[in-house]
Amino acid sequence: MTNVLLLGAGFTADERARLTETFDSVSAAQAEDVAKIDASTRAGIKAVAFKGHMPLGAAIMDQLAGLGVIANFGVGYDAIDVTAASARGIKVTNTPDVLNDDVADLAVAMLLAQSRNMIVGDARARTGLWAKEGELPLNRKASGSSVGIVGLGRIGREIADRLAAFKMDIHYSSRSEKQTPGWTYHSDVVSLASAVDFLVIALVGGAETEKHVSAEAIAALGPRGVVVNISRGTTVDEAALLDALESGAIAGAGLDVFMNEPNIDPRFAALDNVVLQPHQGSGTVETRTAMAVLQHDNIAAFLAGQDLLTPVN
Ligand code: 8YV
Repeated sequence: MTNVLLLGAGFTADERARLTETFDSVSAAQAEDVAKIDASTRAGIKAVAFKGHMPLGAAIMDQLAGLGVIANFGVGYDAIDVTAASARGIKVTNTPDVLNDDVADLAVAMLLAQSRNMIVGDARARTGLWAKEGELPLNRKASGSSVGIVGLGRIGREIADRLAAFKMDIHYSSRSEKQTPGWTYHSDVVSLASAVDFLVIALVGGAETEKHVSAEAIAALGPRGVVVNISRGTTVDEAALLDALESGAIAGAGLDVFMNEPNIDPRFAALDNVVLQPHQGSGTVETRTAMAVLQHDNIAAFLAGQDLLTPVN
């Protein structure tokens, strides 16, 4: 009997095959497709394998009377209404840790690409502009500068460890001070931003971190400041960020996450002081495979009545 629903449009063929080869499953690309599944199949669904960032709330849960687990493909589960799930006795799982390295690597890559003007440099080498106009205008030393990590969770710590190897002075803000000898704790993000050159956002998403990096924090970063965001577009006041990038109130940004993905604000495309990535922080073959395995194994554990591997609620 069909007991697993693959929900989301973004599953790759391999990710889909891993699930469909083990489980008797049905698919819905969009939220509105759930209602199109016939009622008796819907009633048999015990697990949702979820991929993507569309809101998954009470309206979908209430169409699946037998649902017991939502297994998210990703560490961030801000798209899922966990309160609504818990109220219905539905478990939620995610895919923590397996993606920490890749997301931290991309944060460092964007920080270096922005400060060393690598996107503009690539175009100069590629288009013949180098022969016409000569060397790239001098850019900005990254090693030995100061960085502020907003949110020193598992990914934030991986970023800080990497940047410490770049001889950077490490500052951070988080809910509480951590055991981090030599690193400087700030209890608020404005104080953090005013102390550093680079501000790297590694917060969780969701309502509680919305616009945590505020217009005031962006202003405090100042004209040499660079924002790097690998968390969620919601964690920064994006309108204030765009204004600051356009006016030169800050120096630049490296961004993997945005509001309204994938239809990002066209103002970003007009800027030459930003490095933009299409939310690909965890997007390596190795890590996406590990995420797919973890999602699969959480569902298998649930259906077998065993403990979940990485429960959220
Ligand atoms: C996405 C992510 O899950 O793990 C997260 O929180 O944002 C990503 O890894 C991935 O892009 C699939 O949607």
